[in-house]
Amino acid sequence: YGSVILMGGYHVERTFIMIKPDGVQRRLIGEIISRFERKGLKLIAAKLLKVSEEQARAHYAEHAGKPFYPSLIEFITSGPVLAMVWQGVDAIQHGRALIGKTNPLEAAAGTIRGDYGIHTNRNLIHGADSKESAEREIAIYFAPGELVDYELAQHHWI
Ligand code: IDP
Repeated sequence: YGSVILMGGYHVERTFIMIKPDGVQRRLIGEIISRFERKGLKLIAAKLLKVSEEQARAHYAEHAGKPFYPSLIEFITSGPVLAMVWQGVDAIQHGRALIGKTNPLEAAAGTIRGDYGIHTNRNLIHGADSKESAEREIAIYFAPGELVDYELAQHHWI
C-alpha cells in the first residue's frame, strides 16, 4: 500500500528522450543515461537507430518552414541516435530539467546541455515538452509492444 500513499496525487508519465547524433558520436550515451537513472526515472524502452527522413519530418513537423529546419533534418538523420522512453512521476518536466534550455549558452551548468553543449545546432539531446508531444513522438519511434512494463526494486523509495 506504500505506493498508493507515495504516488497519490502525482502524475506518473512517460516521456520521449533522444540522444542526438552528436551525443552518440561524442560517446556521451552512458553519461546521459546515468543522469536519468540517478534522478529516479525508469527506462522502459531504448533503441539505437538511424532516423529516416520520414521520421525526422514527423518529429519536427512544428518547425517546418523555419530557417533552421533543413539543417535540423539533415543533422538528425546524419548518424545513429538513441531513442528512449523514460517513465516516472512528472517524467516530462524532470526530463526537460535534466536536459536544460535549447541554447546551451542559456542552459544552466549541471544540465546536460549546460555541461556538454556549445551551440544550439549541436545540443546533444531531445526531450518531449508536453504529454501530447511525448505520446506523438513515442509513436514515431516505437511500436506499443516495445514499451516494457516492469517494477524496479527501488520503486517505493523514489
Ligand atoms: P528543444 O529541443 O529544446 O525542445 P525546439 O524549439 O523544439 O527545442 O527545437 C528543436 C531543435 O531544433 C533544437 O533542439 C535545436 O537543435 C534546433 N533549433 C531550435 N531553434 C533553433 C534555432 O533558432 N537555430 C538553430 N537550431 C534551432
